[in-house]
Amino acid sequence: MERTLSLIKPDGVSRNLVGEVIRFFEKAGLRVVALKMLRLTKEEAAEFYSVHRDKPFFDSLTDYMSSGPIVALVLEGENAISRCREIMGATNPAEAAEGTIRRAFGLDKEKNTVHGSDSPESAAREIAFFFSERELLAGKR
Ligand code: IDP
Ligand code: MG
Repeated sequence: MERTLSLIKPDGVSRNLVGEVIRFFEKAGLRVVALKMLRLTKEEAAEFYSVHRDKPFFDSLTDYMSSGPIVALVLEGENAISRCREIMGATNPAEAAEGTIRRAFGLDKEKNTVHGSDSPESAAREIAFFFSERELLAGKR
């Protein structure tokens, strides 16, 4: 069993796609074990995406990620990290495979509807960024 962190980004929440996005993960067999809605400050978005701080899109990305509410979820399942990324599709929705979330809903390379951790190290850091031990325990069964 593995856990990963996913976000439904502001374009997904504002277009009323929370349930649709979660449905993609659930129908693929991933289980939601923690979930919350929140709004990041620009500073929090910069901390979350700090690996991208030197990229040309960083300022726009952190503006966008702090522009409205997001939903954070912890997904659990076998190979959850790579499976979540497969279900999301490529970063650029125009290049995302048929049947993926970004192909179905992504607007452009920035407003691509979902985030998913890219490694066990990122997943551990990103889960701890959004959820307390107590919130993670609540989803245990
Ligand atoms: P990922 O979300 O597929 O892992 P990353 O390369 O880690 O992609 O980039 C993080 C986020 O930054 C992307 O999901 C997207 O929102 C944004 N982003 C990435 N590349 C670009 C770009 O070239 N232009 C604008 N935004 C980008
Ligand atoms: Mg990434």
